[in-house]
Amino acid sequence: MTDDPYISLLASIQWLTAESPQPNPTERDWLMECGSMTRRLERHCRRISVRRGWEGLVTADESGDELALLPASERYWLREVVLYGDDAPWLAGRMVIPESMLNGPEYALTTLGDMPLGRWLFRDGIPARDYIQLGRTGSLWARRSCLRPNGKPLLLTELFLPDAPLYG
Ligand code: VNL
Repeated sequence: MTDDPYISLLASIQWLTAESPQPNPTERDWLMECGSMTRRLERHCRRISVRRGWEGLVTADESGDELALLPASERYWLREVVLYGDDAPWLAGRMVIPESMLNGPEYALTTLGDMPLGRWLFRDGIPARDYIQLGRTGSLWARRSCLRPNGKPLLLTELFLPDAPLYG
């Protein structure tokens, strides 16, 4: 959906099994973060900024293997971004949400613009999260989780790029 090289890496993530190499304690601590990742990254730079890749409605067949993890819908809202810490690319992120969930306050998810998703998602605390699945592409760590603000599922995938503070 995009030619951004960092966002393209999201498609090559392999999800870990019990036999896979595991993250070291520092990496694990970052990967299991339940609060806002944007806020955590902000403690390691002066300014976090978002560069948007693709954002918009896609049909089920364009939305990848995440669909099995979400309620069936004809269309999904997809947002792909790269998060920069000062001038370094730190995280490639992808959000998928069934179109039918975009009513009420969640409609705001389509109008975030260059505001990091976390500012909306964590505005009144920590939303329910079903699980955190860990993954890898090359030597990079990734995670994906299903969050449920107001009970509505949204699937988030985050890939930590080589300059991210997670790697120490
Ligand atoms: C966004 C920002 C997405 C930070 C993220 O993960 C993230 C965004 C999906 O603005 O879309 O960690």
